[in-house]
Amino acid sequence: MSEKLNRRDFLKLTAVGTLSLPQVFSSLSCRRPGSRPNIIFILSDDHACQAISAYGSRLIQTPHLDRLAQEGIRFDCSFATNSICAPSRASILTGQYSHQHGVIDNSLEMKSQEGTFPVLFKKSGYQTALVGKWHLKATPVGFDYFSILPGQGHYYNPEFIERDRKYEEHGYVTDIITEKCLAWIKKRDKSKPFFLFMNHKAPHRNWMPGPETLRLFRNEDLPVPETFFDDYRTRCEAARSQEMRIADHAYLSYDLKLFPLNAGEINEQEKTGLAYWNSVYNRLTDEQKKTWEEAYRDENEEFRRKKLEGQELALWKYQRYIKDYLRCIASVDLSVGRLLDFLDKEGLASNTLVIYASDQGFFLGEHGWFDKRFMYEPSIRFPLLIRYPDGVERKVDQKHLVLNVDLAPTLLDMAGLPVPAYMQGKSFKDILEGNEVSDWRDSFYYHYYEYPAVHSVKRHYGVRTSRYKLIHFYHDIDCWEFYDLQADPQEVHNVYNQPDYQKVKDQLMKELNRLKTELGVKPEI
Ligand code: SGN
Ligand code: CA
Repeated sequence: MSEKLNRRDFLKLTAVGTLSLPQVFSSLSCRRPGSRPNIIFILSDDHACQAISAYGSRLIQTPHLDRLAQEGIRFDCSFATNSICAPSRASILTGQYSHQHGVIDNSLEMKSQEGTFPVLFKKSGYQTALVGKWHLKATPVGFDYFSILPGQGHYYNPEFIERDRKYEEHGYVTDIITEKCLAWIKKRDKSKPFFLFMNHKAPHRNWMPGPETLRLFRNEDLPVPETFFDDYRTRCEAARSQEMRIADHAYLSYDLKLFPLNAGEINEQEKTGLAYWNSVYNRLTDEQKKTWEEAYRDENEEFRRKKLEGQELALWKYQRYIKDYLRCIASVDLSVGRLLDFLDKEGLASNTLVIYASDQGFFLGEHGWFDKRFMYEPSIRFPLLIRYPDGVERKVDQKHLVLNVDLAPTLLDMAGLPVPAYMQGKSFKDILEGNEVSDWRDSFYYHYYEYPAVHSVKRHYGVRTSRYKLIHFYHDIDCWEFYDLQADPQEVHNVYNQPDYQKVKDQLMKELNRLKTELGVKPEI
């Protein structure tokens, strides 16, 4: 694609619209009875619902993800039980909460991979593959083939680890992961069903867009969240002591792509940022660097001319942050489009379940923040789109609280495999199939442990129902918050001390204790 392409051209080029809805339905209705579906699970890293047009994004059009939503089911109440990468991924794999699988934060290794759903799929005769971000330290178990990024991986010219080699690929990580996945599907053993775990690095920090999308959103001002200048007035200290404010904690070079930095711009904080920046930018080839320099130069020069301060400076930082984040997503969206087209061409769409999810949500400037971790909505809610071609009424589910721990049981159930008792999540196959489900959960337990650590978000746990949320911050603090999500969807009024809410607060406190007992949460954690 030409680098000069503007956003409108880009959207036109990538727009769906080749199949009308009735065509889609009829082309999807030929799965052989009794055959086990193939499963492709696309898991992106830190993709917030606010950045998908099917979820009503004010920021970006994602035509290919929207296609998946239209042809499948969009879950509006899907939540991570610990909003951070490795713990959430371990929950997805095991169907267990953090305290049960043991990966309570990003530093820990999974005790065992023996019970993960890919292992069970493989044992039952599925061919299994894993491509992209893994982040679980131990060598993956349960995959016939894997090609993973070491740790967080790199956006440009990334290294990959396979069973017997480590090597570097040239190009942009989202494109490479896509190529690898399509290649694996092509050369699979066609006599067996397959499970492919396609794990994108994007749109994780430091939000480095690919060459195709680097120039999107230029000359546009994107909407700023209403809570961007939140003063945290009613909240516990945790909201003030975090280190994830766009205005204060995003590095000028590494995060905001102000490069090269002038000597006067390098203070103590920026020294750290610059070291990170050099480690990622120096991976680029001279040609890739040239494309980057051309893409950012004019705006960076203009920024320096303006000498912004205070709120104006914070807003400039927000614009730069959000544009790069969304540019990364535009590539993920293109990848989804390529995959869906490929499935059509290969005649696989009719018996392949396609799931799109993220390991958690992300703050896109809400409360002034980037990152996740907090038990507030933008962080814990993750996108969940599922296209299951046969026998499923396509719709939106706005009601059921589904969790990352439910994904393993659901996938096993969909493949006709038993759900082991050690999995704490529940299969939502009936919800997917449009059946009436009378005994679904009406609350869930959340627990975040990674403190002290990067971003300084204090440890906390809590319970969320469809309307209320109770949170307790602990460790070096002892403070409660309570939100009425109906009256206060932005979660800016902590009403923990308001007498009007006493009764419902007591109910939630009871529910929290009930969940802790049911899930076997040890009091000392
Ligand atoms: C890195 C990032 C953090 C991020 C964590 C966890 N810093 O440490 O901003 O919160 O990963 O992210 S960076 O300088 O390395 O980009 S997670 O998605 O893996 O949990
Ligand atoms: Ca993540």
